[in-house]
Amino acid sequence: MLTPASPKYGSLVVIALLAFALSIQAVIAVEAVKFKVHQVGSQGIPIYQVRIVDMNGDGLPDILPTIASFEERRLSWFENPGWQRHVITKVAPPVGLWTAAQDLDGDGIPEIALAAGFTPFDVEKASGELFLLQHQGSTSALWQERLFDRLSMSHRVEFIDIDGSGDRLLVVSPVVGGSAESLEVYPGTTPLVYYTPDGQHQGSIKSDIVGYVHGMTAVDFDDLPGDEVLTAGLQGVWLHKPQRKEGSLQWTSELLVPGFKGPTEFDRGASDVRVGKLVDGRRFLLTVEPFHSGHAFVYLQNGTAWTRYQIADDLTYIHALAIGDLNGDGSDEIILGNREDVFETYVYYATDDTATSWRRHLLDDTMGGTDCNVADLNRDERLDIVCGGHYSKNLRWYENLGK
Ligand SMILES: [Ca+2]
Ligand SMILES: [Ca+2]
Ligand SMILES: [Ca+2]
Ligand SMILES: [Ca+2]
Repeated sequence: MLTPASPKYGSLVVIALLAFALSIQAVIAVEAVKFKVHQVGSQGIPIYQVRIVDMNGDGLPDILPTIASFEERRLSWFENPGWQRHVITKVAPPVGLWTAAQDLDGDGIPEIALAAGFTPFDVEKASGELFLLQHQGSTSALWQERLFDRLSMSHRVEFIDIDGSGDRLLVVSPVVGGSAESLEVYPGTTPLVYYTPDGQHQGSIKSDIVGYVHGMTAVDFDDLPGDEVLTAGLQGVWLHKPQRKEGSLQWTSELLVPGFKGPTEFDRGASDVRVGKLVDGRRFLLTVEPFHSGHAFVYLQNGTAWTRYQIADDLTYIHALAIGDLNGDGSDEIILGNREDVFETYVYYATDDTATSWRRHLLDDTMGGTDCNVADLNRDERLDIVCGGHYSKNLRWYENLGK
């Protein structure tokens, strides 16, 4: 029998203390960053997207949110640092859903592409207006808006740079095809198309994607200069690569991961995707699987294969997902927002260098993060977070105060 005085017991105590010390060290290694919450604009506006972009060329990143509302037909931006609101267009169709921003003419002010006319509960009436917006001398007065196409259920737009030379395209991704009766149960094909930056239709990137495509992100994914496009949907995560060959543009598409495999043919795939990096040079995919679910996964690259680790299983409706090195250690952290049911937004830290398990810290329990992004808003060299909530109806930035 062991007694407190026995040497064997003593060695067990030493081992226990050592294990405790190591676990403390592990906790310290992933010590969370502290954030100060700042409201932007007034509470009560249903925010769908938060684009962070310098709208007036003063070097400070501003916030360009979209408002998912049938009543609110304006598009505004909020000026850093006082967050004054500037209305730049009063688009005719309801629900200006998603923007892309890129300075195309080199005057220091971005041109804006806007996908509008989104009616998810009535696909037949989804007008899918696509606009280009350009300032007319003052970035705080109304901008000129030009309708360049209609593509039903247009949901995501992104500018990409094909080869790093500034040769750009605008990619448009509807969430389903125009014949769909619902988003979740749709067996038809969904278009993925591209335009010149001034809105001339160029062609299809992939014409046989089956089912919903909920997420699209533009990212330099390979070792060559220029951007690729990742889409997330019923079939999983696709990588789409553009390449100019003898004057014409060709696209190749590769399925990276199939995502969730549920019991039914529609209980499949990935709702959205982002790409992160670790300090040792490995990349990872962050996904939410399947459509509008509460489950998030990290995929670590293993040669040409991807190994999947679940990092969140107790949320209900993850919509915001973002990535950035918040604590400056060279590895990216993850931000996830639960849009509905419970309004919660979290930051996840890898618990060790393997990045196979992640620990979460609450960022805001009144933010139903529908979209979040990171940027250094106050230029103190710490990445800050911006989140908007569709149902929590708020727009906030979270000032990174360090550890
Ligand atoms: Ca600015
Ligand atoms: Ca411009
Ligand atoms: Ca980090
Ligand atoms: Ca900062």
